[in-house]
Amino acid sequence: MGKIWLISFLIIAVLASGCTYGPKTETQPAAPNTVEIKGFAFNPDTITIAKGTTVTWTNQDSVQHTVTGIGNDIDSPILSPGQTYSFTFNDTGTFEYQCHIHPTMKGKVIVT
Ligand SMILES: [Cu+2]
Repeated sequence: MGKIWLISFLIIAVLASGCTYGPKTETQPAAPNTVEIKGFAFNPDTITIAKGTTVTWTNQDSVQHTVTGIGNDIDSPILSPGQTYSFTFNDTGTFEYQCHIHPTMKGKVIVT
């Protein structure tokens, strides 16, 4: 009986220390409020955010793109490779946008 208790205690001690041992090395998942422009596409093409969130688009392509709202105020300048554009969504709703240079590139921000 005593031996079982000792083993249980050791197992619990190991599990408990495992929770706090060492620095956290997990890599952060991609922030939910960033959009990559890559391969002539917005990735992800639809994101859902809370009202008041700032979304940042980064042009990771080798050509210029824009982030241009369709019937809303999203309106980036021409983004050269590596440039970013940020827009803060202060109203709820669905906000569609496209690349002004390549109108087949489309994306959507859903603000809740
Ligand atoms: Cu484009």
